[in-house]
Amino acid sequence: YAEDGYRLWQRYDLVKDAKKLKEYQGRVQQVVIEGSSPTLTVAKQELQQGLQGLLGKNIGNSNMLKQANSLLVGTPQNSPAIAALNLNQQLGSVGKEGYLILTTTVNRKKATVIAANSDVGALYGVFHFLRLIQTHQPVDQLNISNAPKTQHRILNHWDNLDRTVERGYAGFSLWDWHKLPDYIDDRYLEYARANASIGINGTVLTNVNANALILTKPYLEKVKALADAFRPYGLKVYLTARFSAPIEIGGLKTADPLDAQVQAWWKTKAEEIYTYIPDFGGFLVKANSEGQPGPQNYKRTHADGANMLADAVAPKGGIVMWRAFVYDNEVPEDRIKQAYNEFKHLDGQFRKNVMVQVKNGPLDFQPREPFHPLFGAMPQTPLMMEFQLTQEYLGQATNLVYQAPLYKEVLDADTHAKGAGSTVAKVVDGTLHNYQLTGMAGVTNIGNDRNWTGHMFGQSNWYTFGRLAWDHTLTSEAIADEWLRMTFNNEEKFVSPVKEMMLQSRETLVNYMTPLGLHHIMGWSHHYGPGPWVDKKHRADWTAVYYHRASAEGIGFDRTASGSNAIAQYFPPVAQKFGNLATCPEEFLLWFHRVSWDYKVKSGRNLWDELCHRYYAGAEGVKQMQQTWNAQEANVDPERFRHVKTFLSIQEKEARWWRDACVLYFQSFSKRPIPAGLPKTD
Ligand code: GCW
Repeated sequence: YAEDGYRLWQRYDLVKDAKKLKEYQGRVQQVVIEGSSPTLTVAKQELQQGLQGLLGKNIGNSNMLKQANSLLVGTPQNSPAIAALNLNQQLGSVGKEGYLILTTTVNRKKATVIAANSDVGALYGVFHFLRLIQTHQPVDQLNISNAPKTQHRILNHWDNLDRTVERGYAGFSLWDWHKLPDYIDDRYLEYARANASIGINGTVLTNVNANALILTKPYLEKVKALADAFRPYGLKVYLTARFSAPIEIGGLKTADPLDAQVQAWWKTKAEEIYTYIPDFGGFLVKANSEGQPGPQNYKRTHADGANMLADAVAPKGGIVMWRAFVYDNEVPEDRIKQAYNEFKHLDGQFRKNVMVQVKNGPLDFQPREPFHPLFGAMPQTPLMMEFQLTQEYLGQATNLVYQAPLYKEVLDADTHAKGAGSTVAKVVDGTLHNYQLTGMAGVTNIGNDRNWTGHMFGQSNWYTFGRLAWDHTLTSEAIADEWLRMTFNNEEKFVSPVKEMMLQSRETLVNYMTPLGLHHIMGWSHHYGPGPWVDKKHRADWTAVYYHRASAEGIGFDRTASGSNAIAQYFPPVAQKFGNLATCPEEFLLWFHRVSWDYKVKSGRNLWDELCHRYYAGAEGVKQMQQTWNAQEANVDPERFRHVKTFLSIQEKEARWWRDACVLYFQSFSKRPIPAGLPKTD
C-alpha cells in the first residue's frame, strides 16, 4: 500500500538479509508471557505483530516453556519462570521502568529473557528487543541492562480545545474532543504505542496558553477516556492549569495563591480529577509570561503559585511542572536575563513535588542558543529540560532539520556549577545536585497529518526526544542510524549518506538562518522566513533589530559587562569563556558580542565576509542535501521519496530567500561588497 509515513519507525518489514533472517528465526521460536495485564497484552500483541512482520512467520504464544529458543517476558512477580532465574540483584539496578534482556538457559533450554520489575518495564524491553532485529543487530548473546536516566519523559502538546495547535505544523490536534469520551480513535492507541516504543511516559494534552475549560466535568470525562486508552502503554496524562481558573470556572473573585478559598478550590478540583484519573500525573503551568495570568498578579511569587498547586496534587502523588519561560516586554531588561532573575532567588522555596521546567536556551528555541544559565544555578530545585520538537524557528514542517545535535549540544554543555564536568545533562538527570525528581519535556510536532509530523523527517525528532530523555548519552549518530534503519531500510548505501545528511542538517540551517550567534531575526510573530528588518507596525525595541543591532560600525548584542552583562548569569569559567572575544566560541559570537565588520574571525576572513560565507554555505548545503536525497530514488519507496524531495525543494528555495534577504539587508549597514568566490552554484 501507499507509504504515507503512518507506521513511523514501527514498520516491522521482513528482514531482507537471508542469513540474518534465519538467525533470528532460529533464535525466536516461541513467546512465553506467563502473567496477564493490559500492559502485558500490549507486549504480547507487539511481539506478535513485530515478529510476524520481521521474521515472516507466526511465532506462537504459549504459557509454557516447551521448547528451546523461547522468548520469555515478564517480571518475577507474574512469571514463575523468571522468578526462578533469581535475577533479583540485576533487577535491583534497573528500577521501576528498566529491564534486562539476557541470553540464558531456562529449564536447561536456550532462551532469551526480557525481565523487569514492572509490566511497563517488560514492555520497554520488548520494544528494545524488536529494535535490535529491526536494525539487524545480533541477538544471540544478549546481556543488556537498561534503565532510564530521567523519570519524567513527557510530551507537551500545545493543543487548543478547538483543535488548532499553537506552533503546530502537522495539521490539527490529535484529540478529537467532539467525539470523546465515547469514540476512541485508533490513532490514540498508535500514538501511545509509538511513545512507549521510545520510553515516553507522560503527555500533557493541552496548550500552556491554557483554557480553564479543560478542568470542567465534560472535558475531564474526555481526558479520562484518553488516560484509560494510554494507561496500558505506561503513558500518564497531565494537563495545563490556567492560573485564573478559580475565577473563570470556579466563580471566585480571586486566584491569589495565598487565599484560603483559592487553595481549597484547587484541592477540590484535584480530588475531582483523581476520581476520573486515579494516576493523573499533575499540572504544567505557564504563568506571568506573554500575558498569561499568574501569582504575580497578586504580588505573589512563582513559588507561591507552584506550591499551591503542588499541595493540591501531592496527596495522590501528582507533580507540578512550573515553567521558567517568563518575560515581559515592559521590563527594561535584556529579555534573556529575565528567567534567571525571577527564579534563581526562589531556589529552595518550592515544594518537593515541583519541577521548574526550563527551555534549553534563555531566549526561545532558536536554531542555536547557548544553554540556559538556570541550569546549575538552582541546586535545591529540580530543573526539567524543555526542548522543542516542533520547528517553530527552524523552518517549521517544510525544512528537514534533525535536531539531535541541537539537543546534545545543550546536554553536553558544561555549566561548571560544581567544577568542570558539571554538564547540563547531569543537572537534568539529577546526579549533579541529587535531585529527587527528574524530567525532560518535548514540545511536540505531532498533529493529525497522516505521517504525524508533517515532514517525514520530523518523526526523527520525536524519536530522538524519547531516546535522549531515556538516555542522554546516546550520540546523534547512533540515534539517526537507528531511526533510519527502522523507518526506511538497513542498506548501507542508503543509511550512510542519508545519516550524514541528517547530521549536517542543523548546522546547514543555522548557516542560512542565523550564523555566528545571530538570533530572533525571523518574520514577526509567525517566525517563518527571514525578518531582520525594522517592522514599522511594531516597537523597534522588540523586533529583530533589537537582537542583531546592526549599524554602520558592526553587528551583534553586547552581553558582556559593557552591555547587558547577561554573561554574569553563568558560572565564572563559562562567563569568562563567553565574555572574552578571544575565547567565545564563534557560533555564539554575535549572541554575546558586538563586533565591527572588520573583526577577523578564525577563518581569517573579516566578519562581513564570514557572514556572507556562512549564508552562502548554508544555502549551498541544502543543495547538497537534495543531491544526497535524489541519489536515493532506487532505495526508497516512491511516495516517501517524492515527499522528501518536494520538501527539500521548498527548503532550497527558502534557504536562498534567507540568504538573500539577510545578506542584502545587512549589506545596507556594512556597505561592503559580497565577496568573490562564495560557495554558490545558482
Ligand atoms: O516559543 C514561544 C512561542 C509561543 C509559545 C511560547 C511559550 C505557547 O512563540 O507561541 O506559547 O513560546 O513557550 O510559552
